[in-house]
Amino acid sequence: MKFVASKLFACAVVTFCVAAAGTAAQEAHSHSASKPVVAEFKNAEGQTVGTATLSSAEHGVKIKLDMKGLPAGEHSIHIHQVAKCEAPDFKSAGPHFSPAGHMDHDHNSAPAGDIPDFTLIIAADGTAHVSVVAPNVTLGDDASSVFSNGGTSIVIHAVAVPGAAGSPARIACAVVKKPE
Ligand SMILES: [Cu+2]
Repeated sequence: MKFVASKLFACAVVTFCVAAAGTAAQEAHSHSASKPVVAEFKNAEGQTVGTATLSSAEHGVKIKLDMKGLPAGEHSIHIHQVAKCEAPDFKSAGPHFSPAGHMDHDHNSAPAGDIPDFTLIIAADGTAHVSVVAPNVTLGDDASSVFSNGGTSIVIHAVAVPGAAGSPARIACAVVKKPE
């Protein structure tokens, strides 16, 4: 009798665990299937100069850029640490987004906010319509999320300087915050 009782108990525990795992899986799924988030770019004069539409990609976050009224040519673009875009210099956006602990694992890795091998090219009419994937960030609840610590910002620089840590002038900035 004692054997049967313990086996029944084991069955009950297994059933409970399976049910709990199922619930957790569902929650994780609903987080990853988030809706696109739109961030609005402002220039130094406070005018709207385009939007970034962020959505989950298989590896990272897809950023769809629809720009207007920007100077023609090549511009660096990064995700910066602080969700604050104060004109005219946008220094409020802080350095490139680098989640706490990220650099401890790999000192050679670039900040998560970098978008490798990408330069924003603005056409002669001041517009650009292009999509790019930022591979080292997420739209989730983890430390690499663009929503972590109250959000981040996307900054467009005056010129394209590969590898420069945000030193060229900042000409446009968009706050990225988790939708309510
Ligand atoms: Cu930058």
